[in-house]
Formats: sequence, C-alpha cells, structure tokens
Amino acid sequence: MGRTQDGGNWSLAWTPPDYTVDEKGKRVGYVNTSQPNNWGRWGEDDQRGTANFITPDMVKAAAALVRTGQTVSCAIPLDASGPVHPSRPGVVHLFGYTGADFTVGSQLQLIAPRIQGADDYIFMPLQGSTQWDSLAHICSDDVMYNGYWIGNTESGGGAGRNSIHQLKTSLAGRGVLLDLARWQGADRLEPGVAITPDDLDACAAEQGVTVGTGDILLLRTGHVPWFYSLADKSEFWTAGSPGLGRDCVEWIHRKEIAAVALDNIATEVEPAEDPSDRLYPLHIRLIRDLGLTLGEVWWLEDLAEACAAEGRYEFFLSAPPLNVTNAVGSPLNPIAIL
Ligand code: UVW
Repeated sequence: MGRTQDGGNWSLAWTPPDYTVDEKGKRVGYVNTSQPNNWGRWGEDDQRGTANFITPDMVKAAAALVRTGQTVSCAIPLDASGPVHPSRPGVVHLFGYTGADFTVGSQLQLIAPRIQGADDYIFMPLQGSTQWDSLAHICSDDVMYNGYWIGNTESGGGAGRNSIHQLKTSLAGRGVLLDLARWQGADRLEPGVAITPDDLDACAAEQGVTVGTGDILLLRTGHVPWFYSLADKSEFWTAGSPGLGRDCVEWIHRKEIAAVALDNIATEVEPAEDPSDRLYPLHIRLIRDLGLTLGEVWWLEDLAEACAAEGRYEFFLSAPPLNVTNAVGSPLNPIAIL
C-alpha cells in the first residue's frame, strides 16, 4: 500500500487501500493485536485516552497538595533559541507595530491619536517548543488511537479525530517528578541511556513518592539543559538522547499514568534499543496503542530544585493544552504549584 522505494528511487506506482472507513471515521475490521493497548477501554467513541484516568475527585485531591503556593514553570523560553525537532522549522516572532513606530510617527496615530502600543505574531510548529503530542500525532497501519483512520487528519480540516483540543479541560491534577539525573548523581543522563522500570521504581523509592492512577508523570533527564549549554549544537542532534526504554510501556500501562512528559526531544531513547525497530517504536506503543499524551521539551530544572528544597516530589500540575481546534499538538506553559 502507498508508494514504495525501489532501488533508492521513489516509485510513482500506487495501489489504493483495500479497506473501508465507517461513519465514525474508523478503519473497518482493523484489530489492534499489540499489547498492551487501551482501545475501547473508555468506549468506542473515546478520543482522550489515558487522560480519562484523571477524575474530578483526583483533581480535588491534587489541589490539597498545594502547601506553599510556590509556582514553577516547566516551559523553555518560547523563542528562536530553543531545540526544535529537525523535522520542523524554528519559532519566528514578528511585530506588527511597536512602541518605536509611535515615536517616529506611526500611521496608526491618524486613526487613534492618543493611544500607543505594540502587537506581535508567532509562527511556529505546534510541536516546536515545550509541547504535548496529541493522540492524532502517531499512526501505524493507517490507524490512530482507538481505531480511527489516519485520513481523519487532512490539510483542509485538520485532525478530525483525537485532536489536542479534546483535552482542553484536562491535564491538570497530581504531578509527580522523578529526578532521574539527580538520582544517578549526574547533571544529566547520557544520550542513548534507556530508562527502565527498575530505574523509575528505585528513583521513586529514594524520593519517597509513589506513582499511580491518574498521575501526570514528569521525568528529568537533563537533556534539554545540555542543549542550552552547548556552544556548537551539532553534537546534540547527532548524539542521540536518553529516554524511555521499551519496558516502560508495560509499567506506564500498569501504573495507569495519565500523561508523561520529559525534558528531551522525543520522549523515548534514541537510538532505539533494537536497531531493527521502526523509527520511534515507543511513539506507536504509547500514543497509538495506549492513548497516552506525550510531553516533550519540558524544562524541569527549576522544578527539580524546588522539589529538592522542599523534599517532596508531588504537586498540583496545571498543564492543559491550548484550545487549538483539530490540532496534532500544542505548545504550553505547564505550571507546578507546590
Ligand atoms: C516526531 O515524532 C517527529 O516528533 P515528536 O518528538 O514531537 O514526537
């Protein structure tokens, strides 16, 4: 199906898919044999995946974790200096009119003689900064989370299924930080280090925190800070990345985690543990199979400091996506409240 590469050349030949799509936008007859998976767990029409683990009672309980009222941002600066995945262009910030324009005589003053000000625009990939990846981001076998056909996302209307705006009232609740770099006694985990379930359990035990149903789990590797520390960034893009190893999929599923966010580029370890694996094998298992919303390029240095100072690694986390209609991802400014 689809176009093929033949001897290094793209073939123009194409065979139309041999399946049909139903009124709900699902590929008819497709059965997900991957394990574990959450398809159907929250109903045939679900588009929210593991975010469903966060119930109103859990949000109330998480609010009780606010003790000092200290607020900590988990976002990198939203500007052209940040690490953006090589498949995407960087952030462009432009100004429509500025205070300086008024000092030299802006034509706007002809319309409104007394008022002055400034206005600006950002052009950026929605996954070009601290971000959530929606459940429309990754597909396999032409199918996304809960059996929806890949073609529900199209350039005219956007992500007609599993869009990030489905979570506009979610992703606020109990946040837990596992500071893996500190637990290892290092500034950062080395590129290529695959985080294991044993690492997660041991780090949580040392920090005296439990991880469970409905938690938004933040994992500090120190990788994004390494980017900012490098004068020549080329090493960052060729070295690979620390990240989740494949055995974490079952752990995340068993713990009923609502969402996972890391301070790396793509959540999972790079290169993949098994070189024969498809590109980003965990993206398929986590986003498509579990329906897990993934956070990438988070800034966890300040939160790590605050948690270490307080000696507690749980807090209220407010991290809803922007309400971008039919979108595959969203930038955000997550706030941990201690
Ligand atoms: C890709 O999958 C290309 O990017 P991300 O790391 O945002 O998931």
